[in-house]
Amino acid sequence: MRGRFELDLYVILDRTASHGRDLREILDGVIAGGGRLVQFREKEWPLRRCLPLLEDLRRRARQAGIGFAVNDRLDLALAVEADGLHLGQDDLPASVARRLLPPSMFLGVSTHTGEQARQAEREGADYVAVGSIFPTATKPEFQLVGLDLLREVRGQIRAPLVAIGGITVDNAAQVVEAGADGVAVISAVCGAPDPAEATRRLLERIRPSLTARDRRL
Ligand code: TZP
Ligand code: MG
Repeated sequence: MRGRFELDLYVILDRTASHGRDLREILDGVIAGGGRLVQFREKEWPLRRCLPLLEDLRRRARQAGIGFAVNDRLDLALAVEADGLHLGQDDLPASVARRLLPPSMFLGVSTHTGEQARQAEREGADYVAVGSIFPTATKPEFQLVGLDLLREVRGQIRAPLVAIGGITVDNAAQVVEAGADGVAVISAVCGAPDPAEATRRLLERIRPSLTARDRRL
């Protein structure tokens, strides 16, 4: 464990969920609301189009002293000296990414079965994301795994667990009680009318249930 970033709320900055607002505005809201870990997720834009925005977001996150990860792209994560990289099951295998990343960068992996979660840990993931926990409009095709997979995996791996998919202020505490060390959200913050307020309210729900644990990246 690198120990620099607290894993409670993990806000994924996704342009398509942000109702036309600039991701800089969303990030500023997350920071104002007390968020301490974010991820840049862009599924459509080519690399060259992402880079100026990504550099700007990275600069703002660094200034605020919060953790900053990049989704999917190891090259982009390295290019902006991100704190971490997040990979899915169709991306570079975790074992390959781990070898290419500097030891100071954390690696997270999305998983949808117990076997994938165990493999991610074996291959060097610093946290394992499990989802989709609840139905979500952000990724409707995503496999719904429910709280059951979270409970199952909790007993099998030591790496911190991040729950993702359909998590809102109303169900966030339930997810932590089922074993998540952190909660990742897209629409609950990027789609909220006031991202700062949404961040604050999510943290209010998540933190009290996490007090007994200390999971850092
Ligand atoms: N992985 C599993 S579900 C999901 C991802 C990226 C989408 C999460 O988005 P939301 O809006 O927080 O449900
Ligand atoms: Mg991916």
